[in-house]
Amino acid sequence: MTTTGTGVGPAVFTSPQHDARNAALLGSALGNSFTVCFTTGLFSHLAQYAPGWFELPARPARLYRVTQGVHVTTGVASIPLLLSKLWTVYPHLVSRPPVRSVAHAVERLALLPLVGGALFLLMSGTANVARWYPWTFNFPRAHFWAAWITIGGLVAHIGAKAGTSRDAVRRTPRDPSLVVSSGAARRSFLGGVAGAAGLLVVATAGGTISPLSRLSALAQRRPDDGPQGLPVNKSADGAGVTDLIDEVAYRLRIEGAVATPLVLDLAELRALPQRKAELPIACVEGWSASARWRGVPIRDLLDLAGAAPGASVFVESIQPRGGYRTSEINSRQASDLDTLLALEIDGEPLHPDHGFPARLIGPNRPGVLQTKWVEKLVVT
Ligand SMILES: Nc1nc2c(c(=O)[nH]1)N[C@H]1C(S)=C(S)[C@@H](COP(=O)(O)O)O[C@H]1N2
Ligand SMILES: [Mo]
Repeated sequence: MTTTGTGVGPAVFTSPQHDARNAALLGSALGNSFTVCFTTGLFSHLAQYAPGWFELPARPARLYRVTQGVHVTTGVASIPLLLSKLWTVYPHLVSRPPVRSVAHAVERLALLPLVGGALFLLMSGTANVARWYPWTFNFPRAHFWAAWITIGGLVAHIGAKAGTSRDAVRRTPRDPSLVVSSGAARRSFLGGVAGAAGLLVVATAGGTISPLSRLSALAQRRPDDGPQGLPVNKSADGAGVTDLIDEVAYRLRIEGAVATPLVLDLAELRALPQRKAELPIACVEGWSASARWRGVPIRDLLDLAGAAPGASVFVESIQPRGGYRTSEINSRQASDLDTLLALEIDGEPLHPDHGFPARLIGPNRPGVLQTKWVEKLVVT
């Protein structure tokens, strides 16, 4: 029978799973998944809330789709890893004496932001993916700051534990109190955790990869479910635009830094040269879906109004209220011909839920910036 390490009574925690080798292996898996999740999350934050020094490129067109899929998938896979890691090491958390030295006290204090932050990130992220908002705080902001706090805790933790972990993985403990077991029970525990993480990955990836969607019990969106084969989060009714959409009265306004402000009706927009592009909608919540769009390149509209080369655009929706009724198109994306004011999907006018009469769709943009029911382009 294996005991569990420093200061813990052997009779209390006797499961061989509470050992240093499991803790080290789970810890390094978690360190990796958190690092990838943090990096892709940071990229997503830059893409959605671009600071002055950052311009999201338009290419590769599917970059954001991939990074956000990886972000949500590594986050979901981290849940069984974190829970099993906490279970593996919790005897240490309740061991006596609680603090053995100053270094030990610092090491334990660093666990607060690490464990607290990690639990907050995984829970708020999961709730967001499930589109359940039981909080009043601003999710992206809270999730973003919690990520920095957690990564700080992670760096401190890796600094404190790297040596112990290496010893445990190599089964050469210098510290005689470090218990390293071997055996089938330990391996089957790790196998179970890996299996759970793998199942969650497949189930989540189905939100992005169509062939997996039948296995996708957890993906809250199937890529092909919704009008015109595309999912809908915010319907025309939900956005309060149903009564505001009028095919005849509709006008697109192009104003701001232009030589000639323009007002175009739908017939005029349809009469302009149209361009086709197959582009995904890649929601920050982790689902994505590709569609064949057709519409007028934003660049052509800017040229028509006499905007300066390299202009950027502020897009406004008919939608009267809501955080996602506007977006920006930076100059790199505005000059890409595939950034469209889309009028059609698969040769049909857009469904009202997809933004009829016109929506923005462009390469490598987070879904939240693909504004629906567009009525105004303000050139800046
Ligand atoms: N006007 C408007 N455009 C919008 C939104 C919105 O709420 N209002 N939602 C955005 C989000 S979050 C995504 S992912 C894409 C696709 O969302 P959908 O599933 O609601 O079509 O549209 C974007 N365009
Ligand atoms: Mo979204």
